[in-house]
Amino acid sequence: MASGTALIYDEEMTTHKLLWSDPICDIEVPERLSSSYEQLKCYHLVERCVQVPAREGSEEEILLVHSSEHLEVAKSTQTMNEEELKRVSGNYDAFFFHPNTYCCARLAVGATLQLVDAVMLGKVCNGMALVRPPGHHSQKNAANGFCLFNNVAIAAEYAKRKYSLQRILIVDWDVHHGQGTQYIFEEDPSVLYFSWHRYEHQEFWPSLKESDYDAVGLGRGKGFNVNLPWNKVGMENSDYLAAFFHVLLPMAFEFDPELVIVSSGYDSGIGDPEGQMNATPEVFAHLTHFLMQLANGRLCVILEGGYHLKSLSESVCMTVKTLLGDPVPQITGEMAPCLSAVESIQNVRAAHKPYWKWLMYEGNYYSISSSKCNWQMDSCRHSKLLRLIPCFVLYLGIWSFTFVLNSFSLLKDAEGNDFFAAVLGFILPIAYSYQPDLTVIAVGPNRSLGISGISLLFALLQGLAESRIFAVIEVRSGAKPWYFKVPRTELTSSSSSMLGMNCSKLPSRKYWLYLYCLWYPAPPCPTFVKQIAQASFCPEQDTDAY
Ligand code: X5A
Ligand code: ZN
Repeated sequence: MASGTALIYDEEMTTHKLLWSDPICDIEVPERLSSSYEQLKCYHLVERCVQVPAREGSEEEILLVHSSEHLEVAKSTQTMNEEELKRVSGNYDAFFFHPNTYCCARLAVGATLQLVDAVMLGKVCNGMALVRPPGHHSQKNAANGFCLFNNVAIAAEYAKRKYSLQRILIVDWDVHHGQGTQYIFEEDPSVLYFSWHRYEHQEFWPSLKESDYDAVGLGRGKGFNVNLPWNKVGMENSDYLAAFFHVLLPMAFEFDPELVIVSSGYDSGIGDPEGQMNATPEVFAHLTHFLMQLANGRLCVILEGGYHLKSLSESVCMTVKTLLGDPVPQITGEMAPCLSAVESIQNVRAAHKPYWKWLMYEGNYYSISSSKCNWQMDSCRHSKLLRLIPCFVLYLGIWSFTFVLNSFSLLKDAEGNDFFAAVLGFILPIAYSYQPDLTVIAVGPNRSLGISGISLLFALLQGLAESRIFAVIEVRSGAKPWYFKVPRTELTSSSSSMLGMNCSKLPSRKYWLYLYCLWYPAPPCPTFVKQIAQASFCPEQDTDAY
């Protein structure tokens, strides 16, 4: 598999700027790009990335998504004076032209395509492009919301054609609805578009009916457009994580994309004047980490919005650091999503129920007043229960796994494939609300999960406990030893973390293979670990269950 992270940045894209006064557009400043890049340098992240040059996107590439009329208008602004630029800009909702805007927008398209090529050709595993102007509001025939050409939409169309891709996932975590991207792909089942956005029951810009959860796509594209409207400001880390656990990730794993592109706006982060949300930069590390588990890691992150320079640049750094494979920082704070978020999540799930297998057993539309019990309360209750033990312990023996599933009434889909439902809808929310200092995973020999399932579970849990995961994998004596991929961390890159030990002293005739033991930054004392292993995973009374 490819390795390395591409970073694409070209100072030229800082020349696009507002030449007159306009209180709506004056937040989209060149410093958004330069300060993000400076911060990346400051954290020594630039030197760890593969520098890929930007290029100008060709007219042909722009026409993959836009009309020739739109292209010609944009082109014609290169030679205009300020008065003419102001007049043309006035034809659009929230856009400004500068004589170099056309050039910058072509570079933004080209930079995005360079990243797609680098990832698709296996030159790197993933990467980020810092571009201006942004793209996701831009439509076939119109500039809109600071966007001239739809960089991400062009990239998806380009990747579909050039690499014959059949499934591309676009994750739009910008705080605005990328209505441009929605319009471009709403009839296209090969592009799954997910967007969360500040909506406030249609009060917030762009105030469209079609930004609501019931816009699920059209014709053959039904089920492939996913809108999660935030009807309140002040959404936090827990709300974003809940959206990933209960909407985006299960859908994304079922969709099984060949490439993931992020419309990466950081105006959904804390301090942003547009979003008014409260998610901290660390949450973007987690979101990035989750998306890295899809499409064999082929992940292209393209900058969209983000107007609080400090919040923006810290969040960009969190994203790039995670793409590079660094351990994900711990998330602190209350982990239960707010009721308004729960309502939006339930509504989008209900709207998508006809199109997705994992939602087959979903109930009806949700209203807070009529709910007796929901998983939010469940997770609070169980997290208190779990605090009785000092770390988050997960046992994957066939019996107890089934017991856990049954006891919380999680249903299997038609193929009995309850893995994603269990991990995403249950294990991860509980684990995140518990905020462990250590994760212990025990895997029994009769497990129904394959090695890839276990690897994925490991990877998904790596955002917890600063990546301290301890796994005890039981194998029958005489069984062939087996291995699975260890996700890279700072520790694995500097020293070995694979321990193969035959622990015949443990109270079982079968032996335990301590296959995987990863401590970061420092291991707890070995007796403690042994006690956990013995207390939690060797219940003598039901050894037959293994
Ligand atoms: C890319 C982006 C926001 C436009 C807001 C207009 N655009 N009020 O974040
Ligand atoms: Zn935005």
